[in-house]
Formats: sequence, C-alpha cells, structure tokens
Amino acid sequence: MDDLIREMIAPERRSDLDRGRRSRLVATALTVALAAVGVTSLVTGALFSDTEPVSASDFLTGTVDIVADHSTDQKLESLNMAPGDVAYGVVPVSNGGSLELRYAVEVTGTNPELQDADLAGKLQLDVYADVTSCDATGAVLAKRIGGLLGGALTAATTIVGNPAIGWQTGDRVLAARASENLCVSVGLPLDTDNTFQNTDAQLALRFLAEQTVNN
Ligand SMILES: [Ca+2]
Repeated sequence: MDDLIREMIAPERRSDLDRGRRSRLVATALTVALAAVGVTSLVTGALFSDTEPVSASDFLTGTVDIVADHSTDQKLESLNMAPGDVAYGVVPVSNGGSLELRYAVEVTGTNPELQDADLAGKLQLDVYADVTSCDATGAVLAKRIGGLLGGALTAATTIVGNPAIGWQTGDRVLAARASENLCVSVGLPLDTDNTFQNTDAQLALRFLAEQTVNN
C-alpha cells in the first residue's frame, strides 16, 4: 500500500511501474469507488415514505324487471260480447329494475271450452299508448303501437315491437322505475255468425324485456 501511495504522489515514476502494479492500482481505485457507492445508498435509503390504501371497489349488477298486469280500475275483459262490440282495458307496464329496458309484447289465443267455433281466431286486438282515456274516443286520439292483423293464434304472435335482441321498430323503451299505461282493445267483428254464440276465448299477453345498455 505504501508503494501505491508513493506511486500516486509521484506520477513521474509511473513509467517504471510493471504490469502487476498497474493492476493493483486499478483494483484499489475500484474498491474505493464501490465503497463510495455503498455510503451513498445508505444515505438515500433513509428517506421519509408513506403509503395510502384505497378501499376495495364494489361492482354490482343491475336488474331488468318488467311488471305488467291488468288494471284494477279497467280490466281487459268482456263477459257478454255481441258482434260489433269492442272491449277496452288498461294494462299498466312498469320497469321495476334498475336498468333501462325495452320491451315487446306477444299474444296467445286459446279456446278453453269444448266448442267448434274458434272464437280466439275471430277476435281483433289493437294496442295503444299515450292514451288519455282508454275507450273508443281515446283510441282515436292515441297512438296505435301494434295489434293483430287477423284473429289471435294459438301460437304466440308478436303484436308490439320485436322480442329479438337489440333495437327493432316498435320496441318500447322504459327508463328504470318508469311506467306507462297501454290501452288494449279487443273487438268481435260485426260479421260474426251464430256459430259463435255462447263461446269462450282467452287472450294472454306476454311482455318480453331486455336491457338497452350495450344492446
Ligand atoms: Ca328487441
């Protein structure tokens, strides 16, 4: 070590150093440099620090929940129809879910009694929205949103919108918790003959809803 110090103090004698001394000099310089790095690391490792956790995030799914029923004030039915009669009934529809929905409506007709006449297939059905009064006068002023072209079939027939996934013409949109009243009319044509006397038919409405978001 003394030799090295003398060599560093008297650089003019460097030309006399042999290859081994040069190597020792480089190794010593490297050792000093590494020691300096270690001291620096000890100093920077003592910084103030802090951490702050954020509470876990919740992910809840929404609901699609359509509710439809007969109005208690104006139920859709007629218990003594004659040819030419039209019965009007209110069907309140509401979105009981937390997501906006769009819906379509199907109708299925049945003749529950043993009878030859297909009364279900004779009944005419129309659906109106935005009614002020669900009757002949109100129907004229209201917006017709669907119905049957002929009588009701025993197979489900779409009468409002389209239950297929996605937006189709006629689909009805209801915001979350919103509701609307549909007015449904069922008529027995004036040309209905005697074979339909004392017969029975039932029409069942079915509401099919889907989410509108991302769809
Ligand atoms: Ca649809």
